[in-house]
Parts: sequence; C-alpha cells; structure tokens
Amino acid sequence: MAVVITEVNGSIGTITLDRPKVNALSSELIEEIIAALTMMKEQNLRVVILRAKKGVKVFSAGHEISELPTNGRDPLTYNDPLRHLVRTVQLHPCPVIAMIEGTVWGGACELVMSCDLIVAADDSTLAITPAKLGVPYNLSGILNMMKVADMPVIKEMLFTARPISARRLMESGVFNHVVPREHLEGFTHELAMQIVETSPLVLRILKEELRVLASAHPITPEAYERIQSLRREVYDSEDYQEGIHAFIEKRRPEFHGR
Ligand code: YZS
Repeated sequence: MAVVITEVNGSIGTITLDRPKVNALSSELIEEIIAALTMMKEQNLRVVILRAKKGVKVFSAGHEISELPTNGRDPLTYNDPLRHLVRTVQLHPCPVIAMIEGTVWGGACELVMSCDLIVAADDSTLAITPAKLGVPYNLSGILNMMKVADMPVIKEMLFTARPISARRLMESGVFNHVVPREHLEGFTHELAMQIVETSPLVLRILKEELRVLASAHPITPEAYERIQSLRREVYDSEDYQEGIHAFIEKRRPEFHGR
C-alpha cells in the first residue's frame, strides 16, 4: 500500500504523507518520498510541496522509533534513511515548500527545516525531541537546524524537547509564513505560483549556492572524532536503551546519566 500520494498540477508537484497513525518516518515512507522527488526532478517540475493530509493532528511523529537500533549501532549514520531524505531534499533542483498542519516531531522537524520554505498553519508546532528519547543527534542534523533557527530558540527546542508555537517559530525566522488553517492550501499555492514564474536555471544555482555557503562550517578531523566518540558514549548508554524502551512501553523515561 502506498504511503505517499503524489500529484502533479502544471509545474507544481505535491507529495502528501499518508502513513497510518502519525506519519512516522519509516524507511518505507522515506523511500516513497525520495521516489516521488526523483520523478518530479525527471519531469522538471518547478516547485514541490511536501504536506500531510488535510486536517491532520500530527504532520509527522519523526523517525519511526521501532527502526532506531538498540544493538549498539549509531542510530543516525550517514546512510540512515532520514539522513538520505534530508540530503535529497537539499539537493533537489527546485524549491521544496513544507506546508505544515499539526504537530511535527524529532527528525521530521529537521526534514521540514531542510525544505526551502515553510508555510504553517497558526496552530502547528515543532518539537525537537532527541533529549526526550536519549538519541545523540548527529552533527550535520544539528547544523541543518542551526541554519534556520536563532541559536536561543534552537537551544530551547533541543534542551526542553517541548513543542514550540508557530508564532515563536515565525518570530525566529524558522517559518516563512503562518496562516489560518483554512487559508493554508490557497496561500501555499499562491507562493508556489510566484516561484513558477521565475527562471528555473537561476533558482537551481541560487539554491545550490545557499546550500554550499550555509554548510561551510569546517571542523578539524580531531574535533569530528571527538564528537563521534561522545555520541557513541550516548548510543552505548543505558539511557539510550531507556529512552527507546520507555516510548515503546508508553511510560516516562527515567534517565540516570549513564
Ligand atoms: O499504540 P499504537 O500502536 O497505536 O501506536 C501509537 C504510537 O506508538 C505510534 N507512534 C509512533 N510509532 C513509531 N514512531 C514514532 N515516532 C511514533 N510516534 C507515535 O503512533 C500511535 C499513536 O500514538 P499516540 O501516542 O497514541 O497518539 P497521540 O496521543 O495522538 O500522540 C501523538 C504524538 C505524536 C504526540 C505521540 O505519539 C508522540 O509523542 N510520539 C513521539 C514523537 C517523537 O518524540 N518523535 C521523535 C522520534 N525520533 C526522532 O525523530 C529522532 C531520531 S530524535 O529522537 O533524535 O528526535
């Protein structure tokens, strides 16, 4: 059964997440989003809209938690499906607009923050939750979020793991536009139409220039290895196991710092 709905309307492609329950980003869902993006690239579409079904309570609950490893492996390696999806969106040749209704969690926040523009309903929220689940988020993922949110806001989001309102996300530059739910589709379509009227060759190079410049944060091999070793301490810890198991067992985690 397909877990995304793909539509093409003129030069605008729409990818609608349609996985049962809460659109958790399973490898199956991610494969289908990537396949839809590939098809839209081959068709030279000018804008892609990434959305959930109209009226959802949860836009996406983030990484499929049952697919996070509990056998001592790094949960967010370079080849994890979520990492692959984020890179595919960033490298997609035309703008990708995230159109958000409902709540967005964990890795799905990084996904929408890696889109080029975000239009959100006024009651939507983002919650970045690795500290609630015990997951040592990876460096490029943190950088992707730092690129769009002010440092005080990204710190609050990471350190509290609490949902942040659309209003605050708008103020801190994460969201481009916040509109009432009933205007979300129309507003996003208007924005997409403005993009369709521009030069595709220029947009493609502008997007790539911005991606390359925003990612220009060199670190030394020693610093990278130090961070990897600190991350490993986390995914090898009892707290990591506790975070995942507490979610599965539907209880609050008890973290002990070991
Ligand atoms: O009980 P059933 O079988 O119906 O399943 C429940 C949940 O277990 C399931 N579900 C998920 N399954 C896999 N992966 C998920 N991320 C996930 N989230 C939820 O969906 C069914 C409905 O969930 P309920 O909790 O009963 O529904 P509700 O009370 O409406 O609450 C919905 C939310 C989304 C608020 C709640 O399920 C929730 O807090 N989910 C976890 C959100 C989260 O923290 N996601 C982050 C996942 N981790 C990542 O993306 C990163 C790797 S990290 O950890 O670094 O942030």
